[in-house]
Amino acid sequence: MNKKSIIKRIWSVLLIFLLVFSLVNVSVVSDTQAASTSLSKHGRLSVKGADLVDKNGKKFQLRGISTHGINWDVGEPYVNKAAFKTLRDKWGVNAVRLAMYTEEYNGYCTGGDKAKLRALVDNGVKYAKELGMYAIIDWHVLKEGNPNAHLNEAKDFFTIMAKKHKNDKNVIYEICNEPNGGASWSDIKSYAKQVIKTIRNYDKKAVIIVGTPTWSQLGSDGTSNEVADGPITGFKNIMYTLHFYAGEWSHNEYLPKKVEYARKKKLPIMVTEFGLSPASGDGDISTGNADKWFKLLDKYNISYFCWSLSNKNESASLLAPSTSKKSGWKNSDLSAAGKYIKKEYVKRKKKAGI
Ligand code: IDC
Repeated sequence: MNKKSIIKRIWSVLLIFLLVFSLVNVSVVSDTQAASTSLSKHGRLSVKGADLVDKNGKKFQLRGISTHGINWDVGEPYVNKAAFKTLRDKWGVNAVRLAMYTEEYNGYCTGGDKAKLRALVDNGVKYAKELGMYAIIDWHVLKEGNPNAHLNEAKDFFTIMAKKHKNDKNVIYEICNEPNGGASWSDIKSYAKQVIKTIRNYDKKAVIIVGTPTWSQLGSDGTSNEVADGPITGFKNIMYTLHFYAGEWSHNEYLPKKVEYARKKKLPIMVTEFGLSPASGDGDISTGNADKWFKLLDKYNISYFCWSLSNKNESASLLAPSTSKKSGWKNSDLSAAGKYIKKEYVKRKKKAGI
């Protein structure tokens, strides 16, 4: 072998080495995406005026998906890392909501396996963190109406969670999904102040979201705005919940005006749950109304989480009832709602950059 061909050989070995090295590197990065996830770029979130902002104080919007109840057989299986990764990589999702019912279907306070449910929440937070996504821990008050019904259990639960997750920058606490029935804003406020204090004993910074009267509609009837008129004082990084279902006439009629009012009053709100269906979770979906809602939410950078990641046979479900896949869904595995949401989220991710 002459000198020239030895040099050639060395060069080709070097090139192969470089190629292999960069391929290995790319695959490592694409799994953890350490340099380019929402979490690595935006870090710890906080509340500035009416806005959710990132670590640099810039407005930031979460494009989220909510699980069905993690205590339900139609919710639990989707708390897995591959599912969240599919949502992140194929749907443009940057946050998940872990909905844990307090009462229905072996809820946390009605016979559910507490340790198992907490482990599911912890795992959900961990998967999200590893994937650079945000995660809401949702104390899913519904059937009981008044969150004070389980005040002590809520305090115990959030004490454990706040101790455990105080250094997890991706965690957001949602302390009462949807107060309803007779729960007034002053009942909810009294509950919220105690639970917020409990969380703040350990976690001084994470965003905490407070549910609002009448299934989180910011007031006790169609036109009342008790929350914007009398928010909780004395704490930082607090936001308030607004929920809507695009297939529900009254939600489309009354709630957009409440969003405008809340913005005028500088009330920080987050849509921790919305659906395309009527409020029952089933029936005709309305993508036309959802289009209008997205315009409004985007105008104010309001974060949103769609209900729900499930194949339960109801129209709010994002997966088709026929699919048993727990991740890696193709378009044919999605419901009509799922196809619409995926398309809209991907579009918005492209616009937002990440
Ligand atoms: C619904 C589920 C449904 C379940 C029911 C239990 O979709 O499968 O049987 O809860 O009560 C909400 C609630 C959310 C509801 C959802 C749709 O936060 O728990 O889920 N919804 O009804 N508020 C408005 C609508």
